[in-house]
Amino acid sequence: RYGPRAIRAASTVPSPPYEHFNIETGVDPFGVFRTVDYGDVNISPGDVVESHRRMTDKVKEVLDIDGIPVMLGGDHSITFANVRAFAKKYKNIGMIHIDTHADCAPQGLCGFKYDHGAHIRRIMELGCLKGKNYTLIGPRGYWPGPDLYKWMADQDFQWFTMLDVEELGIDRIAKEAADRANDNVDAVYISWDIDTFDPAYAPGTGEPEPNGLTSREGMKLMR
Ligand SMILES: [Mn+2]
Repeated sequence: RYGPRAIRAASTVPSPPYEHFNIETGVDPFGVFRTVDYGDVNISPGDVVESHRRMTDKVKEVLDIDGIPVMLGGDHSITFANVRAFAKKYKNIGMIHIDTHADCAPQGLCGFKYDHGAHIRRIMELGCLKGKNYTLIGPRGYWPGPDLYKWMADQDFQWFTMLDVEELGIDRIAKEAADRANDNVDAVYISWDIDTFDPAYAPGTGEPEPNGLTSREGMKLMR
């Protein structure tokens, strides 16, 4: 509920003597983009389906004026609502999903069709995402089980576990994920679960799991 408020408090736009210019990239993002805080979605507490509908409408408003929407905060089930807005504008969507969990269970973790463990399955049902354009980066731990990884393989999904991150390096994985996501699509959607980071860096998550990404790997991956 208070996630957006906390994110705003932690990400205040620098004011003098600090610069907007980023030292590592040499870029002033506020000089390159016209940036707007478009406010919170008015969710309906206790009604996930209605809340998702309102999210889809709000994201669609940004897409309608050719903006690039960046959605922050909320349960990971919001990805279904957001991608549904993209699917109203774009026919084929590529996806890079950075997460400890594959989130493709037919009925989520707890038997609810729209919970945070089911959004990839719901997106596949929209018909806007082909398996060859999907990559998952960062899975580890104990959920989901082999039956769902078998389903993912059957869809032509690609995934890189944290062991792969260690062995192949984040650069090579980022390139392959970007190549797959951009192969013959109209738009690319990036979905990032905070639990991909090691709990040592980001403990504020419902599903902390050791052996995650370092902050440095995460920054590199996003760039
Ligand atoms: Mn997760």
